[in-house]
Amino acid sequence: MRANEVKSPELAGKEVTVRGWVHRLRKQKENAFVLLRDDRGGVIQCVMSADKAAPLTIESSIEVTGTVSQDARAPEGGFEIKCSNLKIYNIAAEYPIGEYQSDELLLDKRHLALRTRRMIAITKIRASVLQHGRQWFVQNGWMEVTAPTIVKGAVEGGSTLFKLRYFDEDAYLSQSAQLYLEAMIFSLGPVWSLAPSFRAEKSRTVRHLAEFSHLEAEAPWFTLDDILKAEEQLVSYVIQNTIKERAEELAFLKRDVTDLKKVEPPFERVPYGKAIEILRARGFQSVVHEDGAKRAIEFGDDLSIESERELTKDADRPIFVVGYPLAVKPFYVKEDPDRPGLGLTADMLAPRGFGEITSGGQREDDINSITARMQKEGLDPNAYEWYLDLRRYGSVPHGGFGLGIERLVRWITDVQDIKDTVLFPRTMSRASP
Ligand code: NSS
Repeated sequence: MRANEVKSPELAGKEVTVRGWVHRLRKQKENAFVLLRDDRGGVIQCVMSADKAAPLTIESSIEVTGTVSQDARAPEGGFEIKCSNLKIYNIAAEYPIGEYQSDELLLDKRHLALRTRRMIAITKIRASVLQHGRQWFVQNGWMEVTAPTIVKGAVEGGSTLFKLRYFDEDAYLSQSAQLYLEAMIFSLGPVWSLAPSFRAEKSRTVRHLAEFSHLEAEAPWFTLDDILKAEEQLVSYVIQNTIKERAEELAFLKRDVTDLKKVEPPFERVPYGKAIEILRARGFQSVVHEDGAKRAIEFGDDLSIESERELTKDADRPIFVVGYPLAVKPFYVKEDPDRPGLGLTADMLAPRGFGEITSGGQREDDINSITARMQKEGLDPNAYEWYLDLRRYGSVPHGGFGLGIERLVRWITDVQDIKDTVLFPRTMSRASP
């Protein structure tokens, strides 16, 4: 049985057996109080004689048999087990993680720290986000596909590529499945994939990982508007289902879900130019030099983490910033025929300062334009021969988007550091454990 199943008035006075680990331990003269954690992170207090508990240490693995007793004083739900038999699987060595630990130690010992109730709660929320994300695509008729992780070319710029030795040649870890999903829409229609993406991010921020879970979608004949509608429906669906399913975990994390309940389509569309005007009116500055030199933000600048924070800090629902300049976006973004120089592209920014969680738009479908854009970005079109074939043989208007699962989980859980949204984070300074 699991801990939460024991907490039922019908079981009071009955005998149960629960297996798990010693989460907390309070030894008194005659009795000992063991907070047992089961294999799904549920906890229940077990009371036993001090003699029985004598060998126990934190994280020892045990099986407790005893009678259920309903007692309002028992922590975690008012039930406890009066232990009649204790089976010990393993007496744990002195546990390195106590109640107050540095963030660094918790990362060094992540293989153990994932037993903390905070990490268990976050991971359960993450599981719901993944499940409902998949479910939205399946229910709406998109086909799941998988793209390769070992690739020959950049999608999101050369500076964040991880290079690897691939037999006798060089290859890279994929930054995005996008180009492969684009190849699939010609025969499979709307497609989606969930796979790791890799970015050699040199900056240490609370929202960048070197490896993240990327939920990506691509569909033929989709306009920018179609893409944004799919994105806002997907994100709303995931959030509404996750906050229902994980109310307990969100409460444990002290996450106030008032705002999240309001996340329903449509999300506000803010033209890029308007976003710049808002930021200028507030005296916002852009960093224009590596040494940190700043000047007033101008039309043409990319939106930094700080500017996204400024734009969304008072919002209670996500917004789309629509129509970024081509110059700050990759080669594949289609130019807006009505606004030369701007792209048919949008980022979804999460409210309360969380910032970008998705990026998507229409793709350049003309062979000459996309080749010119590659050259302008310093990419070698020869490395993209297969991709250019997609513009040679029956090219169609199309588009798609990518959503960072960790970014979405960070917003839903309201944890500050993206490293806490994944069990084994990969960053510039860490590839272990
Ligand atoms: O670089 S993106 O903005 N866009 C793409 O990769 C497109 N090729 C996706 C597509 O259209 N199929 O990344 C998309 C999202 C972005 O909005 C973030 O939510 C997330 O992926 N992302 C990251 N999450 C965590 N860490 C890092 N380093 C990261 N980079 C992007």
